[in-house]
Amino acid sequence: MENENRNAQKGMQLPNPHLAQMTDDNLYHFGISRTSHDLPALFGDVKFVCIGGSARRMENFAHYIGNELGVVSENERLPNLAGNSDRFVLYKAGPVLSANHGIGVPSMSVALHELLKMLYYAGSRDVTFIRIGTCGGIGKSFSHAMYGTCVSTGVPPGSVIVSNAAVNGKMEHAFETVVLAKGIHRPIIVDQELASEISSCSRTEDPFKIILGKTYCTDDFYEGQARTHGAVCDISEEDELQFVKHLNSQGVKNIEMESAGFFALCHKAGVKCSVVCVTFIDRLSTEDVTADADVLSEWTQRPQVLVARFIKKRLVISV
Ligand code: R2B
Repeated sequence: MENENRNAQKGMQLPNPHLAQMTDDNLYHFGISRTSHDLPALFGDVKFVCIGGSARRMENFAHYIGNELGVVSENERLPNLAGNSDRFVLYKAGPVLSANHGIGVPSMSVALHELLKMLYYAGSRDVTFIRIGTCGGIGKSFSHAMYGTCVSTGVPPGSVIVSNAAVNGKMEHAFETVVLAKGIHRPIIVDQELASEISSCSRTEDPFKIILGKTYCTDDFYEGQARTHGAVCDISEEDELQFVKHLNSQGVKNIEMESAGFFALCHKAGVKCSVVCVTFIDRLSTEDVTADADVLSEWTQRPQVLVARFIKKRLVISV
């Protein structure tokens, strides 16, 4: 059964027949097991799982969304529910879980497998997963003979991109992984309705752009994203520029390292999901993140603000 709506009406069902035979399950990287914790009591009411790379950012998000929903008071500190492990953090604010996933698909997919099972054992229903992340953007005006005189796609740093498509490092709409030493491909399916609903939570007074666009997902921050300042490099600056321009010509608005695996695994598991990221740089201008810490911190809150509006809208809380 590969239908995204499979989990909408009944408790979450996962496409793994082995789980039904297991009397315990150690969600090792969160330090939580099926028998050590009362998962239905702890997580049965969860409706949204928000994940992002950094532990501190996701701790901050938990407090922010908790304040917005009125379930966490201003000075309250939420406990890290994954305190038995130092791999990931996990916070709960009302019906929202907030966890970090580290950098890249391998780390993210470990977190996602365990979060999916946590909610499956908890009997949670109709859960939406959202990755709230950071990324590089592509989209300044530029002129180049190969691509016409002037192309303008306007993605200034600090823009929020809601992915309406994602491609892997080879620019394919498939996530490639290895099982039993063989490469398998899983489709990258993006829920267009959900992406539109989230992006429509923009407001005219927002001091930043919210853009629906295609995301390029890579396995590396340096060579994988055509940067020339990694520890090793076999490409020229001209190769880098041409490649970034090529991505731009293919409609790519941002570059990050998790979306392909996230969309593919959520689709396979039958849960709805979306990816909402803020751009830290314009790759047509630079490859280095140079904005100062205060600016980056303000930009980091932008996808959180958008996602919080979406969650409040879904929960029918006045926004
Ligand atoms: C964006 O930022 C991280 C790399 O710095 C990575 O997790 C990503 O996708």
